[in-house]
Amino acid sequence: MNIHAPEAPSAPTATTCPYCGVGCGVLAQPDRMGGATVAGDPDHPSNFGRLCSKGSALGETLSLDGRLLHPEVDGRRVAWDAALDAVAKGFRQTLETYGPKAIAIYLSGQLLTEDYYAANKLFKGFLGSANVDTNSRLCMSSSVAGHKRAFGSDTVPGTYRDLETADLLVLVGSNAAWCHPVLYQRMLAARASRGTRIMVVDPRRTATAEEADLYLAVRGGSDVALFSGLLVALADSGRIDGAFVAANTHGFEEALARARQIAPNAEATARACGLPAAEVEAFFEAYRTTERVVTLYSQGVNQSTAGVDKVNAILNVHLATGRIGREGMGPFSLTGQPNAMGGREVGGLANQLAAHMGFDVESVEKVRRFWGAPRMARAEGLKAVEMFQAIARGEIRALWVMGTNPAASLPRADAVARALGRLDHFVVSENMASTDTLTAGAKIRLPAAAWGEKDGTVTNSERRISRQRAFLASPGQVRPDWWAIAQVAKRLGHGEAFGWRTVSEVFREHAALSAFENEGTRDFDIGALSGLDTQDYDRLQPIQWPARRGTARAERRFFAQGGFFTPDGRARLVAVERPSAPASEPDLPYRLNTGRIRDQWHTMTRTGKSPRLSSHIAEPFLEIGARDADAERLVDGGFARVSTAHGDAVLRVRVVAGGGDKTLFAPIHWTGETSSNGRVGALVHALFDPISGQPDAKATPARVTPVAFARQGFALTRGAFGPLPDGAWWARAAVPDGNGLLFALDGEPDLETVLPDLEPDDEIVSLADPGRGAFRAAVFRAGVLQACLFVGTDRPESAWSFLRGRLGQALPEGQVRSLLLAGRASDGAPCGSLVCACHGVPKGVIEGAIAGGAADAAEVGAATKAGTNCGSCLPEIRKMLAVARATPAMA
Ligand SMILES: Nc1nc2c(c(=O)[nH]1)N[C@H]1C(S)=C(S)[C@@H](COP(=O)(O)OP(=O)(O)OC[C@H]3O[C@@H](n4cnc5c(=O)[nH]c(N)nc54)[C@H](O)[C@@H]3O)O[C@H]1N2
Ligand SMILES: Nc1nc2c(c(=O)[nH]1)N[C@H]1C(S)=C(S)[C@@H](COP(=O)(O)OP(=O)(O)OC[C@H]3O[C@@H](n4cnc5c(=O)[nH]c(N)nc54)[C@H](O)[C@@H]3O)O[C@H]1N2
Ligand code: SF4
Ligand SMILES: [Mo]
Repeated sequence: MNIHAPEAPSAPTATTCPYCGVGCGVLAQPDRMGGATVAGDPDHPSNFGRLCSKGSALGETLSLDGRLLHPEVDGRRVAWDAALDAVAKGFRQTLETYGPKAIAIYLSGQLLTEDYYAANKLFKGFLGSANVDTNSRLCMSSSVAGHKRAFGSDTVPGTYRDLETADLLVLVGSNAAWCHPVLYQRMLAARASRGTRIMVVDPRRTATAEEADLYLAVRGGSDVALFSGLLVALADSGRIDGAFVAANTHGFEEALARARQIAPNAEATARACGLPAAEVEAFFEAYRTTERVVTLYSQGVNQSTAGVDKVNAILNVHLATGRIGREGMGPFSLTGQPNAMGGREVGGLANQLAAHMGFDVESVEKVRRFWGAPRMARAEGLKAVEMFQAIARGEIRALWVMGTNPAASLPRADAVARALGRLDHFVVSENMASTDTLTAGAKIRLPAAAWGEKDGTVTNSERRISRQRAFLASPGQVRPDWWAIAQVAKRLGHGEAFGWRTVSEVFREHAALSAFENEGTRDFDIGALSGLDTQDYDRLQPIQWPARRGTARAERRFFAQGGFFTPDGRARLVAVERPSAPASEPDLPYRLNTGRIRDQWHTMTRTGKSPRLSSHIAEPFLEIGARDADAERLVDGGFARVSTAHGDAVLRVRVVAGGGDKTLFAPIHWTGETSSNGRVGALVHALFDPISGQPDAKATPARVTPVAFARQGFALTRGAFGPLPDGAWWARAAVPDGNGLLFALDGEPDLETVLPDLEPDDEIVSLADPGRGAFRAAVFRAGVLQACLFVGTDRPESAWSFLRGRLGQALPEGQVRSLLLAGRASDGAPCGSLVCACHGVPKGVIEGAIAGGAADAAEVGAATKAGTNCGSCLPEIRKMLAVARATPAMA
């Protein structure tokens, strides 16, 4: 394994987790081997010491394997100077020949605020192009647009504390148990201590839904109807806060009238949502009788052609009842990425300018003066989907991609990859040396400093700014992204405006812009931080905005007394559109929903390195309900091809209870780097919300057919893998001390081809049973397991879960032989996928503890340690307990 140059051991560095928008504080302690151990920061107000499985495994993701460490131009390693010259030259030429509409930059909610600020300033202020968009378009833009329509600003009014002081938490289109795990643990703790009720609205029975007090399995896309029905129910039962509505809002009557058209009563709502009327009644009753309610929402709301209306249907309810900005109540948009909020603050979206200002004449002028900008963009640029369509048409000819993997994560990802190949000038700033986007033809590759190597700030879901701090030496030639931007700016003649020497100077400028001629007119104001010197910045403690200069920082929430950022200070209730029924497509009868799994992060460039995290779910899969699976002749553990109008994928089938609703679910994480046929983004249609431009990634029309392979198996090696026969299906999985490959195929894999690193002295123990299609071999070097290849007709789950952790170990001869002979672990070794990634507890051990009498999750924890660290697996443990209770052991 390649590691960072060891640093002298020192005190742990307080930094922030680079994954989800919860924004947990992390204490990183460099070890003596160039890596680091991580622990939750007990003093950080997001997590108070807790981390989820992904955060806990951060130390396993720091190796330099696969990293991009040197700048490259046209496939050749070059010095930074040469690479930056080439970047600048490409943009200058494109600008001169085609003008500012032909250039673009595509950013990421995983960049630090300072990176984002620099990129936005260069393009919008100095190159005259507003074609600055970000993967936040795919993530948060419907919430941004919904907030702006209702509040006049992109404001999240509440705080995490509200989740602990609410009496009712409603999660809409959010699988927080897996996607915001530490925050979800805080919600569960509140439920345990004060009896908070939790309700979940999601077409899919997720881990979050499993634990809800009320789970509404709504028909996909019907949220507007549900919240319209709710508004009507609240109005009809006298629960409207007339004083708040009269003093602080506009549009209530129109919004209510529209809601009545959409969902006049509970029965109509139930029909529109495909729910039993009694459940809808119970849901309405909970809102009627509970003052302290927080409605949390995420991608089931945002990623929809009606995403903005879904957001406003939710905001309408909170505005109409005055349940906003007060303790324990309010709407709460859960942000996905660690710096989704920071990106919005700097104006990283094509329809924002900077510091929560838009493209109105006055704001453009204000920002121009502040920046001293020679070439301001004066109108909105293209939003992500349209930006890549313009690339496909050859209208945008120069593109810089920074911190995101659009060839995997945009809808119609295969078409996106093809479009990228057409660019004249294509620059990618990356941590990794190979991604689907780099492979799509990036001519200039800039090595970016990664988490642990870079410094800056991020803002979490509750508007809290935290520092990310470096604790590792910068490997190779990597540099922070803001630096690369500034260097290019200098080469384009703007050295003075981009003359920052440290990242803290960038931050100060950003903070000063937020306060510039603000005087309370804009929600985002961190003027109090514009005077930080470098030392203060280094020591900056997590702080929530607003942080206006010269005011006491008492106010933590927005809008309890109105004070909205519209011209008249009043919020708008929005008359939402009537949801349109999806057109039926006889050839494509299913709806493909896509999303996340507990232990992987997006395209797996970091989490994919962790053996712990790959032990939970190791392969790309397709989830389908039992009735639909029967109808399509799909079996659990088999394979299916899922096809849409845009592409297809072959995935391992997971049959779950229910079905008949013709829905499918597939995770987004596997790419061309990690799988043969698992690029799910290639299947997704490019429909988007007309206001926000956010694509609908949850409902692509699809069909599904079974796929059969003659053989399946896996390979493990401490070296590298060679190719499998043509047509093979495969997925890579990180394993301790080596590499893992799961596969299925019709031909026969050849030992020496798949495992090219064998040496003459290696001892190969093998077994071939051609009659049963089986071939199994274990390779020992100096007595320790070096590699193995397992091929048979069945799914080799037990052998995989046993052997995946054994590379580099000396195994007793007899154990290996019986394993090869039987094709499965037979010594009673605990098997099954890992449920608890922190303590490495497999399913079998937990089942054993339950069979042995453990009656609840605490007792399972006492017996096995499972679930006692981060708690991310508690929902699964509780589900196993419930299953065991429902099916008493046979006497
Ligand atoms: N483990 C893990 N955690 C992550 C991430 C990760 O990659 N891995 N990514 C982070 C990021 S960037 C994001 S944006 C968040 C996303 O966090 P979430 O939004 O919680 O995650 P998703 O799985 O995308 O989708 C949430 C749910 O929306 C449901 N849904 C689909 N259609 C509808 C609908 O019409 N109505 C309703 N009500 N629900 C619907 C889906 O069934 C799904 O369960 O997670 C963050 N956290
Ligand atoms: N079908 C479907 N598609 C989706 C979604 C869905 O639910 N369904 N969700 C959407 C959402 S919400 C999101 S947020 C996106 C996420 O999609 P992406 O942003 O494309 O996914 P990541 O894997 O996070 O890509 C981040 C890339 O940046 C690199 N990187 C990390 N840190 C840095 C850094 O500091 N500097 C630089 N230069 N590079 C860095 C990583 O190595 C990685 O290659 O996917 C979207 N696409
Ligand atoms: S909940 Fe997990 S992934 Fe999210 S910030 Fe905290 S530790 Fe990181
Ligand atoms: Mo996201």
